[in-house]
Amino acid sequence: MGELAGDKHVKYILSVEKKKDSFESVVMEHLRLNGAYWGLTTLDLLGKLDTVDSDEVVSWILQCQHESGGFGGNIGHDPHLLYTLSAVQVLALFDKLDVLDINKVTDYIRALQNEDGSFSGDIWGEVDTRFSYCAICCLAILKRLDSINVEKAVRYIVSCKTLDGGFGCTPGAESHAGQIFCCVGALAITGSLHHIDKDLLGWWLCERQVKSGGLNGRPEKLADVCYSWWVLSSLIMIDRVHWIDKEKLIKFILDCQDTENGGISDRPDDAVDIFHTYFGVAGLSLLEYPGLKATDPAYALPVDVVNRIFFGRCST
Ligand code: GRG
Ligand code: ZN
Repeated sequence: MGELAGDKHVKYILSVEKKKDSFESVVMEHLRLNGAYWGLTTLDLLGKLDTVDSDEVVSWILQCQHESGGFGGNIGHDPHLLYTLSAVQVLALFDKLDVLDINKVTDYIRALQNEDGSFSGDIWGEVDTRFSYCAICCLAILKRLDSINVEKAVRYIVSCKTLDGGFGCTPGAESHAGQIFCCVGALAITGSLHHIDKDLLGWWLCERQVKSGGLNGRPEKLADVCYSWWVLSSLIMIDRVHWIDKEKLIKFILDCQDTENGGISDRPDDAVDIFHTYFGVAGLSLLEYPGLKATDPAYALPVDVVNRIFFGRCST
């Protein structure tokens, strides 16, 4: 089996889209705030976050903040919970949460909670359990979970549970591994995992492993490296990760690397991108691949970053 081409992936991340070594310029033009989160978290897991100028990134992130307190995907873009979470996660990576006006960000998120406990992603109102996760993860990092109605938020997520033990994007929607990550993550963060039938959900999740060793997101679908994150993190949170073949999954992820130019693709021989590079490396980290920092499956951040947030600086 091949090995993780860590140095190549670092080079790839720093030079995405043919740009030079300025990560920030790449992010501004093409990848926006989610891209910054994927790229920078990957660098941190590889132990290379110090190759980036943190002041530049932090100043760019602050420029993405809208007067409502939420963050847009880039300077001048409309705010959305998806980007607000990425902004908070990246600031956490750099230990720069103190640059935030926490009340303002909290007010933005709180205003997006609906009467039934669900969250809209932005002022336009689309409701999805992805946004429940974004709101809950963000507020937990900011230590402001008490500013929303957590009980109702949990009740809404539980109402999106399916007969197969998984979760969908809204009540009645089918199970999808991405939504399952969001719901299990939000329930883990709020201490509500007792709402899950772990054996039933664990069974559905481990059935996602196909012959190649990779994981798919729903029955009959193709395996894809990003499900190494969505499925695996969920299995870890419900304590059923031993139900899949870890070695075969490691091989599948390593087979999706571009060992010449760096980067990881969704499946072997496809073109690489920064999203799958992150989920490949984060998946390997969850599988305890040597040389990588450990990742927290609920917060989707390196464990040392999560420890620093909740237990202070000396705990790493
Ligand atoms: C901090 C990791 C992190 C996430 C933030 C945005 C978000 C919260 C979660 C997204 C969860 C989700 C719905 C992921 C699925 C993404 C994906 C690969 C969708 C593709 O779905 P289909 O149906 O593809 O197009 P398949 O694989 O089913 O063929
Ligand atoms: Zn994918």
